[in-house]
Amino acid sequence: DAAPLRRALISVSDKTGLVELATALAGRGVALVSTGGSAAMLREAGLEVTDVADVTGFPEMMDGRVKTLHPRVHGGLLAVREDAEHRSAMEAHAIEGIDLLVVNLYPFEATVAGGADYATAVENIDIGGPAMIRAAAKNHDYVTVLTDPEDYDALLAELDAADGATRRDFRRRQAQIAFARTAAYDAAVSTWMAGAIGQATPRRRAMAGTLAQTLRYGENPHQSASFYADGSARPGVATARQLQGKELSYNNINDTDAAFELVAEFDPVDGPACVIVKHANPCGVARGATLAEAYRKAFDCDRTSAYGGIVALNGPLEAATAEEIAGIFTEVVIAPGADEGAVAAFAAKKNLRLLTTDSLPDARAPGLAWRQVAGGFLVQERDAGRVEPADLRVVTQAQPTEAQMADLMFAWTVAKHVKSNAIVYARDLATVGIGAGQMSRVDSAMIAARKAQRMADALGLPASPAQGSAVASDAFFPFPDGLMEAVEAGATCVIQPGGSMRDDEVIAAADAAGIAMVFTGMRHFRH
Ligand code: 93A
Repeated sequence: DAAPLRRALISVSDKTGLVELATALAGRGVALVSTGGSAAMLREAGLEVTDVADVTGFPEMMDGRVKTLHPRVHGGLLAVREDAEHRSAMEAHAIEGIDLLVVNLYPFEATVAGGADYATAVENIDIGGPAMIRAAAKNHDYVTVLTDPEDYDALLAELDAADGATRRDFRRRQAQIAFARTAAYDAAVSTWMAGAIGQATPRRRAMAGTLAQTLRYGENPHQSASFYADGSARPGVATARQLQGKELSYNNINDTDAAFELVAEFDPVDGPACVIVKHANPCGVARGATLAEAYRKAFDCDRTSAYGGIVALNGPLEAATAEEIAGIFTEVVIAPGADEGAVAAFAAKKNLRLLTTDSLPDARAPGLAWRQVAGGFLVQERDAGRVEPADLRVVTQAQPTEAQMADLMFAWTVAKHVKSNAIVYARDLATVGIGAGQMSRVDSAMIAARKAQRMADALGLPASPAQGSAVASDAFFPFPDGLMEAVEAGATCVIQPGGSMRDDEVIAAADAAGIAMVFTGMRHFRH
């Protein structure tokens, strides 16, 4: 199954490692054929190269749109070497076999990530490269294909091990990588186009990404894992810059995403906000007069859980806040920017990862969310739904005060980002008890109330901060029992979607308790 390597076609945009590879190949007697820029670079390095134009008998034309799209190239890649008919076609049309294809594509993803205009993006859609890659990958019985400079050393090692040839296993592996590359490339083009033509949530989408990072392991150490960037320009954990700290783990990335997406709900024009996440759920969320105050309030909600947490801020991090955060063990901090003082405050914390983005994500931006199930995946629009005060309907005799209304809206926003069933108690624009991910809403309400009592114990408060709080439920109360749990904990106003068959009973229970209740008409399941 060894395939000898006599002739290589090289056509690369990313010229990393090109000269080293070509020099090694030439040293092994491999004849080199190459396209414009690649050929020029090889010649400059003193290597002997045949221009692809001399192979095809056509100049590279139309701004390079047509350079390798020719039977002398594709026949050389696709011919089945021991097939008599294929061989006679090669002879009749002066087609020489190509045994190695080294191609990497026009940098489409980087071009659109850099904010290129429509025409520039289109011009960066590589046609000839993917055509060659797919041809070579299909014909991997005879042809070796390399699409990533990272694999150049592996090829040279393979040639050393197999007497100047490549073995079938190696060619199959490279073919598999090649098809992954062309699939991801076309998915990137389609994804960009969907955005560019205003089809943010199209019905037909391909999911793919480019490998951003091979992770040490997945959710658990026995699971391998990697991190892909989907090429969208959405600010977030996939595009953030890591200013310091050790490598992010799989769970860090997941939790950081949850934290940043929630904090982005709080528009900086309304003031600073902070979110602390543990295991993909917020364990403390607060708004404050300053970022430091918001952090302190978020931390106070559940000091136990905040240990080893992920902190997200809705404004650029400065020294005062950074110093407070550095005071306890924190895994990751993400913010839209960080000043020098903040960076200095973290410098001694080798394990703390600091991530920054240019801006906050737009919480209302449309987009798609994917989830894998056995044998398939689910796609939905991301939950960009938002309730405004004008959408609320007061359904009780008691009307919420202005301060209660602010806490209700705050609790509701947090509940949207808590795994269902979600119950969130809030007071003075800070969470004081969060119940997440329970199979029954009553249990979530009980857990949230218990958390509030723990907060009182930890801070030495005279009473549970759930006393006089606003409570949010991510979906309707199907029975009055969940509501009564909140009333017992001391909540004095409630926000929930409404829409239960027993809304009347639930409203009657709220009236009997003398509390105010508002319906949003929108629910926020999060599973
Ligand atoms: O414009 S193309 O789609 N038309 C082609 O025929 C073609 N052949 C190779 N782009 C084409 N390529 C691409 O050119 C390769 O995929 C590679 O990325 C690039 C290398 O060009 P150069 O060697 O001139 O730098």
